[in-house]
Amino acid sequence: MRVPGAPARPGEQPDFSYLRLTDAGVAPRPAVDAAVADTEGLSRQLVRVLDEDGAARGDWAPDLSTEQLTHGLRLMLGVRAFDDRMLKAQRQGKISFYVQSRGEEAVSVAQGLALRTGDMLFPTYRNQGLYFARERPVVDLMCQCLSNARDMCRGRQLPIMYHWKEKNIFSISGNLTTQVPQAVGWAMASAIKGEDHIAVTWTGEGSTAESDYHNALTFANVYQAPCIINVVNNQWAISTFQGIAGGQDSPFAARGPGYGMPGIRVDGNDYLAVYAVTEWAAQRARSGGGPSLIELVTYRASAHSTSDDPSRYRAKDEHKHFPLGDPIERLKTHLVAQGAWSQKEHDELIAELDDRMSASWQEALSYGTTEEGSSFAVDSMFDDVYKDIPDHLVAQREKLKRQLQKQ
Ligand SMILES: Cc1ncc(C[n+]2csc(CCOP(=O)(O)OP(=O)(O)O)c2C)c(N)n1
Repeated sequence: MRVPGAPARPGEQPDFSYLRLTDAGVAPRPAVDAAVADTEGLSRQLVRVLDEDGAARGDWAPDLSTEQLTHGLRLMLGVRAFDDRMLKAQRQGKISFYVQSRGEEAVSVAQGLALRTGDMLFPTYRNQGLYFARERPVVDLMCQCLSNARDMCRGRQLPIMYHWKEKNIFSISGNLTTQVPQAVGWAMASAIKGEDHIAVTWTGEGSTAESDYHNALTFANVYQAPCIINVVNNQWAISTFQGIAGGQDSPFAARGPGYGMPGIRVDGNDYLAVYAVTEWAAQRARSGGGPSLIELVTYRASAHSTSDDPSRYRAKDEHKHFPLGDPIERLKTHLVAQGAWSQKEHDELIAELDDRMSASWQEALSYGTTEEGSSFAVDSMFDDVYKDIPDHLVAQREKLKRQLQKQ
């Protein structure tokens, strides 16, 4: 019997010696149709493309133009500016709750851009970058957090639980890991219909301890569902360390071959590696090769949410010691080394994004806040649940309307 302990707690020195690292350019890139057995080594290595100096190394270096990479950098900076603005909004008491993705921006932005718009995404609450990759106006996201008259969830959801039916982003659920079996089911339906759209889902490493996750992996592999299951290993699940979810002895990626599918462990703060691995798994799924599991090794640099204080459970400044650095800084260094970007452009863009976020926030406020402005009619709570509202709910709605008229 044992209870895995975190490597460092408050008052101790940060310690990432448990992370098994591989140098950039070392992990081999198998053919997209490789047998699972020939991909097994990738679940214990770490696919990395960017080296210490920002140079791209090895077979996994994706074929991306500097324009494409600069676009990715802009989007990641946009996500960070959005997160900063929304954290302030929560601190000002304008919204009740928020979750930042600081330090993990490459996951959603690089993966979002490596996929096709017809692919269905099943995110967590920390994948806001997917909305940037698919170009949702930030005002819409802000209005959801404000539960105002333009809230896409019509006031029925916690802030950050966005969805976007038109651009194939499934609604976020507060119940961890429900999205994984849903994604596998969607992928099976896509295959049954003969389409080449794949389903892609994300879950935190802590949430992989949920049984839904394991049921989903069994279904995905048995039926060779065209999907990608991403485990975002940001080292922490609120105050519990990744070892407590099973990452201590064996990487999360190693579950893949155990279920019969490739499991690829990738440097989640290396934009190029994340893009390349996602493209590989997407091509494999699209061409009938079945599911893949990707573990993205990253670090949650912010608090879990606006409801916790990480100084109570993590070593001070732990994020500064994370050996894989910051995804924005690393892509920036790569582009600067290529002469495609400069510190001046970087600073100007940050200022421009801050201004844009402030202007968007003012616009979102003009549609009302949680407490002020018009809101949805109370009886609208019966809409959108059933295609045809059952009789007993029709009766309840009528009763509610009568009571409201009396008030
Ligand atoms: C089924 C379920 N159990 C527990 C919770 C409470 N909860 C919310 S977030 C969280 C931690 C999740 O950590 P992880 O999966 O590693 O993702 P991260 O937040 O680090 O991105 C927990 C325990 C929940 N929302 N749903």
